[in-house]
Amino acid sequence: MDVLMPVPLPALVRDGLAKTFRVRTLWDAPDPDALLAELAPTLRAVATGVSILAEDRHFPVDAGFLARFPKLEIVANLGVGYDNIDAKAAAQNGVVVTNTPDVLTDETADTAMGLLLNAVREFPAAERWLRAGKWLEKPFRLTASLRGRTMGIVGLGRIGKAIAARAAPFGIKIVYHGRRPQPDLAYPYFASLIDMAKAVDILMVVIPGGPETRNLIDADVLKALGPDGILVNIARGTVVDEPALIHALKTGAILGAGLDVFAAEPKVPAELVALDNAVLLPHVGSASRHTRDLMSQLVVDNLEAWASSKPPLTPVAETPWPLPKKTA
Ligand code: 8YV
Repeated sequence: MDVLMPVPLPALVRDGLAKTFRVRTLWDAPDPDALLAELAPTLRAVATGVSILAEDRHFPVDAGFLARFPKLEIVANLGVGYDNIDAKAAAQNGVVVTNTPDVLTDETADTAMGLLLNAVREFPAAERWLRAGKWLEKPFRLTASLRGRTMGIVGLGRIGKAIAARAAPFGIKIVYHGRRPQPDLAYPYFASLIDMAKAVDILMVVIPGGPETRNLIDADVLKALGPDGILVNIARGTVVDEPALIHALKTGAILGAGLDVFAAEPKVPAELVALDNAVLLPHVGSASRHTRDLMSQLVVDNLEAWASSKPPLTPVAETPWPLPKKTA
């Protein structure tokens, strides 16, 4: 059976799938359009992920794509976020979408804490200071501190909770904002994002990307966060209004930012790169060998389970298993 791989995925995924499937890679196909045309009438499975290629090579699995593949049954995504896939359209087409939750929770929460510490204490700038030989002239400047801070988590899901569990021993107070309160949790809930931003001095963004959260963190939210505020984003670049963030960092409307994700990855605005109060990482939240191997194996396991008529292991909320049978 064929599985289409539109974007490059780790060798573990390719080699793992090759035991059961014929892996058809699109990005290096001599004639990608011809490959899609060949597969369109019969293709049942896709393995994809957030592309590591340049923006013009991103491959959204959208309604148009789904309409082109009438026999499609499963799209397995490498990554917990699946804003590269229109999961609602998939549900309407009887296509199950799987992602890679849980296995990356701890790694991503570690990254969030690393970004927070680096942004507040300016460790990257301090390191640049040392490497440039400036320590010989004078000590590095005193920085802000984590002491006495309150963190507002935007999206208290699995990763948000793992961040909260790490932040608590640092003495950081935790509050959260999301679509609804979680009554089993002791953390105070804010129904209004602006009200929460006013009440905290760390805003931790862990909410899924996609049209519903586009530019959720805008100029007003950043203003509410205030001049001592630190923004950390490990979710998706699209959740933050990037020009508004650059303006807030430049004018001191907020103190600093720690960013693992950007609006048009892998392109990062030169203005952001030039700012000393922004700590910037190239989307490495889950990017340890250990965790990426677990994620890769989960993609393979989802597709293999489905291929042997078992339930996929980690279907996303929009496409719970079993899906209604396709009529066409
Ligand atoms: C990416 C991520 O999936 O899981 C997510 O949502 O953002 C990352 O782990 C990673 O870039 C793999 O392509």
